[in-house]
Amino acid sequence: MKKFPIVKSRRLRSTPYTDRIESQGVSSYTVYNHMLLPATFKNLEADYQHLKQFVQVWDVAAERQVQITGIDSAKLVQLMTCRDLSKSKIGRCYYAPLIDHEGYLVNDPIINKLADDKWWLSIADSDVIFFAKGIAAGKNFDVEITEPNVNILAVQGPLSDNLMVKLFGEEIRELRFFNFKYFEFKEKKYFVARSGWSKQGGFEIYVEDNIAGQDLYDYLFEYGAEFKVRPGCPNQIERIESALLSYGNDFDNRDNPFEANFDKYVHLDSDVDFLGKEKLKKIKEDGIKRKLMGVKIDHDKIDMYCEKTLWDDKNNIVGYVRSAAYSPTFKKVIGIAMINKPYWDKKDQFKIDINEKIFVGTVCDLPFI
Ligand code: THG
Repeated sequence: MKKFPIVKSRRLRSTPYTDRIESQGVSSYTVYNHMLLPATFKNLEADYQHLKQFVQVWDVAAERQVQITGIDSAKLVQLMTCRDLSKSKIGRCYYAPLIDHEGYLVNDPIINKLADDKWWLSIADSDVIFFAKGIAAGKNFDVEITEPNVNILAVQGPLSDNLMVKLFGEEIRELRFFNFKYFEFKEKKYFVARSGWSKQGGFEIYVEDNIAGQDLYDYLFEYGAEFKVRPGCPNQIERIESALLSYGNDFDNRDNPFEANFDKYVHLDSDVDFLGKEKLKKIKEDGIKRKLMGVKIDHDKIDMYCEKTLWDDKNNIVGYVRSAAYSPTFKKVIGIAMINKPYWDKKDQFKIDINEKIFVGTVCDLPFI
């Protein structure tokens, strides 16, 4: 696949950390929520190996916050997601699929509950703010919906705790997965969650002040030198192995939450009110005919910019690969694919065309690791 430089503009937003990652050698970007999201530094495999051994600091400012405040904020947030938030607690993060009135997926944010009347939806790549404003207007809700200036720095990798302790103190070790709290560094308080888009452990710092964030960025590298800290970013190999799903890649607004394996976040028996609830009940009753699964392909390279079709030996469609990368761990191409029901039992090989050559592969369960 030919590579092109990207033209920056106001529409394709930079982050407070862009100058820093560029001086540190970011080598490619993707676009996420109309913002620059780094995609590689050294190269995908070198970044992957480093992430699994040490600690990285990521500019994930593109994970934007949709802030919803006001008397009706809890009602609005609940209307948007099929996950029951009636018992949600302040200081917790909730991974929650957003669903439209037809039962289709809109986004899969982490919902942070800051107060009973203050929520941050830490969104994936779709314009949730317009969806939220549309519902609020239609329902006459008393809410305020904004995109605050919050720019996340993620600290990811097995040595994350060691580095974070040097800045924020020993108590940060006690922070539990998908909880957040404010921690102090050099007389400033930072919203820190134990979360992040890797399965290597780590934290996310929701920075609310650009200057403080840039200082913090520099300190993370100064204090992290002994842990071999490097700049990094969500890594396509690691996230596929871990089955961390990507809206727009693995699933989108044509898929329902059961097809995307979100069953445990679909609470149809609760009495909470959310869009698409009746549609989802019907979909569940009828049963789904396709779902996301893993695939392994006997090849060492794949470029993904559209779905790739998988065929059986009689040329029936097995499904479509939606994300894939070469995994140095499996020594194969691995991918996340929408697989038709007759092929869920994982017994047959499929065929796939990669650059006009035919390769074979098999269906497997997610996650890979
Ligand atoms: N962090 C923050 N915002 C984000 C992401 C993030 N917004 C965009 C995107 N990532 C949203 N998507 C996901 C997908 C998976 C997870 C988090 C955000 C995730 N999943 C765990 C899993 O699947 O094992 C845990 C889920 C759970 O415990 O419920 O972490 O990364 N701030």
